[in-house]
Order: sequence, then C-alpha cells, then structure tokens
Amino acid sequence: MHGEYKEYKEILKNRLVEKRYYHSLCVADEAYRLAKKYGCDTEKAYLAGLLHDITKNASEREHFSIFNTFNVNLSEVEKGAEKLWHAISGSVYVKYVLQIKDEEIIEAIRYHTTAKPNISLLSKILYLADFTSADRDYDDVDIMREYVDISLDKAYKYSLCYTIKDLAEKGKAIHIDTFNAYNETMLKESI
Ligand code: DGI
Ligand code: FE
Ligand code: FE
Repeated sequence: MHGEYKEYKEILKNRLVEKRYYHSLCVADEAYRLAKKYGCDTEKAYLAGLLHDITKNASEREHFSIFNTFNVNLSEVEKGAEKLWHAISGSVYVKYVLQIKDEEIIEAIRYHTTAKPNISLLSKILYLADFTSADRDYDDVDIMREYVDISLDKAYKYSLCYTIKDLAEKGKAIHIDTFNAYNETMLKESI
C-alpha cells in the first residue's frame, strides 16, 4: 500500500476544481498499478501521480508569478501553448513550495505533458497513467488501456503518435520534447 498524503490532498483540494482533484487521485492509482506491474517504485509513482497536475487550475497571473519567482524562462512554443505551462510550473511548485526532494518525481511531473527522449521509467509511467486513468474518456482510451497492459513501450509509441496527430489536426505547435520523443520512439525497431 501507499502513503495517505493527507496534507498534500488538502493542498490539492484547495488548488484544483473537483474534477481535476478526482483526476489526480485516479492518475495516482493508475501510476501505482503500472509501477507495480512494471517494476518501478510504487510509492514514488503514486506521489508523482497525485501531484502531477497541482498547478493545472492556476491562472495566467499565478503561472507567470511562479515563473518569475523561480527564474523559469519559456521558449517561444511554451509561451504560445498554455497547456504546457502547468507541467513546468508544477515541477517547480513541488520542488520549491512543497519541498519535494526526489528529483525523479520532479522530473516525472516536468515531462508528464510532452514526454521527452531518453525518458525514465517513472516518467513514462506517469505520462501513460495520465492517458489511462479511470476518469479518462477520449476516442482511443480503450486501445490505450489495452496496450498499457500488454507493454509500456507499445502504449508509449501509440500515445506519442496519437498526440502528434491530434496536435497537427488542431493546428497546434509541437513542443521540441514531444517531437524528439516521437522521433526517438519511431526509430526504435521491434516495439
Ligand atoms: O493535464 P492533463 O489534461 O491531465 O493532461 P496533459 O498534461 O497531458 O495535457 C494534455 C494537453 O497538452 C493536450 O491538450 C495536448 C497538450 N500538449 C501535449 N503535448 C503538446 C501539447 N500542446 C502543444 N501545443 N504542444 C505539445 O507538444
Ligand atoms: Fe497535466
Ligand atoms: Fe493529468
């Protein structure tokens, strides 16, 4: 079993709308399940899942206050895509405000939206748990849930394809980390 994290849950309840709080609990459960199945640290996975969207409902003003306070510089793509902000602000928030010391958890939160090349097992699990958590409902969720139980890499490959396709269809900018994660994965044979 994992810790209760009552204090973090109180903070999350105050920071997030109800649906997003529920999503955080679901991602924590799913990350725990995947960590157990694929030999990763279950406690770290649960906590990373719990905290991953901690700044998701922060205003633009709060986001820029966090970026200023902790000297975060955004790239042009990051400036133009507000969906990317919470992964960056969330990682500094857990590090400097919540005083989370575990760099692997901080990194998993930092890359949970885009993924990255050479991604760690914990970060990959969080990235995928965010797609397959119990509260999720989108076109390909059934395929994603099927794949994630067959192979983490199969699900990772599918989710990167899905994301790139979805972003291109909507005419959105593709972040360099998403792009590089996609290329790295597609160039690997035998997944
Ligand atoms: O915060 P969640 O909704 O739980 O999920 P998330 O953190 O994975 O965010 C998903 C959103 O992020 C989705 O609308 C697509 C967007 N996103 C992911 N990668 C990129 C991106 N948006 C842009 N513009 N570029 C990316 O590379
Ligand atoms: Fe997110
Ligand atoms: Fe999420």
